[in-house]
Amino acid sequence: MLTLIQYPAAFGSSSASPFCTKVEILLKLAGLDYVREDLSDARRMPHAKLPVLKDGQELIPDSVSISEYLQTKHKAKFDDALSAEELAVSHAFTRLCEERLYWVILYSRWMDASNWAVIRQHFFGGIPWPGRVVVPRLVHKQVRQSLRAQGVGRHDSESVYKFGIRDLEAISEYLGKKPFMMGVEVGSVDATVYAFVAAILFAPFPSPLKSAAEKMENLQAYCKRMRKRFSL
Ligand SMILES: N[C@@H](CCC(=O)N[C@@H](CS)C(=O)NCC(=O)O)C(=O)O
Repeated sequence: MLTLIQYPAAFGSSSASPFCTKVEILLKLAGLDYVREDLSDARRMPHAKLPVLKDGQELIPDSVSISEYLQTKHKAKFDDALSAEELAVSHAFTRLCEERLYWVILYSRWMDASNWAVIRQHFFGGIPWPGRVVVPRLVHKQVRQSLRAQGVGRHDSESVYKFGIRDLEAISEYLGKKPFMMGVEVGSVDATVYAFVAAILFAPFPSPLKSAAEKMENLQAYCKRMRKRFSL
């Protein structure tokens, strides 16, 4: 039996992390049986991050490696109907979400003062004093440093949200009137696009990014379609 180790459901999604939601959808898309194991602290995981897939004694970290593992070891078929050109587009949109939009989402949750208050209460509110004061400060500092190291965190807030809105516009424009990103069939790119758009649309974090997503009707309809299809 496969076990998906992930952060618990939160903020209107099956996990607080869109990478975990992505893998949950991939498992469903592959039709594989799995159980979920919720974990709040990833420090003991191979990359100190989640998601991680457990297959027997083996731990597979990282959603990209998990996707490859499911295809090679469990014969999952995600994108078999796609041409080489379509696969390239699917890959590019996946990377756009995971390597850029993710950082804008992280910024909106952790760097916006009122959203940070919600995050702090959600993740650290249950820690006894004095940890409740010290731990969130430390983690907040780490997130700020990772945003700076990635580069997004060096821009002012207006520019950061502009980057993210342009990403959403590209997704919305490419989706157009199609039911799913690559056409009538769901593909691996939908697992990622849904997970990241849902992390914006359904989470209680107001921002220019969320306001822009709310105006994109085809993205809203797409999310509804994905929720119905995968019982999310
Ligand atoms: N490249 C990884 C990214 C996973 C990731 O960044 N997970 C975050 C949550 S969204 C995490 O576990 N962060 C914990 C940390 O950085 O300490 C993947 O595709 O799975």
